[in-house]
Amino acid sequence: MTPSSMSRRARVASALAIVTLGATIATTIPAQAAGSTLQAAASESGRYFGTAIAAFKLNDSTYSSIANREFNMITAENEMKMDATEPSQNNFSYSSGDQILNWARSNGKRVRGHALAWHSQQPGWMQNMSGTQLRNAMLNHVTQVATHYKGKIYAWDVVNEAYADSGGGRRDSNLQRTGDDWIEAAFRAARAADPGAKLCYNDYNTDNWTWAKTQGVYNMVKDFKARGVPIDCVGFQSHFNSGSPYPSNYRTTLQNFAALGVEVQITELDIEGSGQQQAQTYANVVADCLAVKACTGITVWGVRDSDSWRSSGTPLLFDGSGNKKAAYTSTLDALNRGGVPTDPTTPPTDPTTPPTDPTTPPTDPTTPPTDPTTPPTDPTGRCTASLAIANAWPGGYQATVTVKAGSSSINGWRVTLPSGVSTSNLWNGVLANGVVTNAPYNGSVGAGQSTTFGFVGNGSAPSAGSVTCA
Ligand code: 9MR
Repeated sequence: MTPSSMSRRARVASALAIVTLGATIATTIPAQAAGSTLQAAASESGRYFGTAIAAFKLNDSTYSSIANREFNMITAENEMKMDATEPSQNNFSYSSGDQILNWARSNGKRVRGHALAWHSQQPGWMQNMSGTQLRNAMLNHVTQVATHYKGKIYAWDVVNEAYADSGGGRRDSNLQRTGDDWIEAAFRAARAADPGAKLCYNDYNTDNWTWAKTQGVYNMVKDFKARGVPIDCVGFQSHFNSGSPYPSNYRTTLQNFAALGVEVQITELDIEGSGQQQAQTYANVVADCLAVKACTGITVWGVRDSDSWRSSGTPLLFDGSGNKKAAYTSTLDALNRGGVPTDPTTPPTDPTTPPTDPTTPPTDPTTPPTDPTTPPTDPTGRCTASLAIANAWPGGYQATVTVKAGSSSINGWRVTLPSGVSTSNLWNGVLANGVVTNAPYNGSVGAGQSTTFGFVGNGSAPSAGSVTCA
């Protein structure tokens, strides 16, 4: 279908729809007409448009009304992860996950399950396990959770982020150390538990076709298809920012994976930036998905900029007050154009051609954002530090600690975490015995300047406020 015939068709269809509706229901509100929301516009080509939802925000009416109006596929941002659903071994907790699932289903929406097996956000009891014990615990987790949600999940992220950031091989993790076949074992367990759910492998930095990580995942999926391992889809998180920008060969990547016989889904889209540049990138991503038949839907990772895990990068479609941004309009328009790119690009390369220059992605886009909160200044001290809770979910939380130099610059810092904090996932610092020291690259802080580190904690969050810095 040519671009012009698509748009003519769309115009004729909407004109007909308006005439028909006008004749029968005189009070129909035009804003509810097909194509006037993201979900309606995506539905025109049989696709979904989704968002991540945090259970604790559902009683915020601005949040839930935007979510209900615009999106028809829902992912629990944290509530179906391993730490949330199995806080102690064999003791499953589904209340927050169910809250999201029930909200979605009662509003006629489908649900993507996220995520059954992952090296991160493991419950504390699992983090210290290894070998056969861990393998069995992981398979039990996959089986139990997929069984609990059986028949209610459109697609599961069965395994999340199992590839290393560089080199094209697997990421080292306790799960990986149980043996290379842990991923296929997880997929088989998920299929047995819920044969109706599509089973996806989900990762980040797999957007650029030339990157080694993309190739690593591609080769795994190809191998799984060849050997009959039950895999139905590949999720591209697509967290884009200046360090990990939207690649011009994104469509090629989607096409090449699709050619393996899997669905491709954009699962956690956010694009840092603002204005027309951000709007154009969103339109490009939508056009790329719509150009690939097997790209069945797009999920953005949150509703408003203020809901984002990277809120300072304003990467979403609604501003903090819930107003539609330029990126919203460009996304809606691109969906309504039915896959015609705004900016005609070069046709994608032959999917059978291997990439010529496998390089390593520059940064890890999943590094959590810095926290803009400024700690209190103590002109007499060498440094001050304050802890903020960026996010919390049943069984865990994400904290950010801002370390600020006093009236003189510092060269190296030590922050004592509040007692009772338990984490195995800390970035921008080095943890030993409850004390975090600077990473090699962020020890020097100028007078009055600050740096941050963060971590994912187990259990309930400590209170925010000052922590000891030396
Ligand atoms: O958005 C999620 C944030 O609230 C959590 O603190 C964080 C903890 O790991 O996970 C975020 O979601 C991640 C997703 O589950 C997997 N891909 C990367 C996402 C952003 O970090």
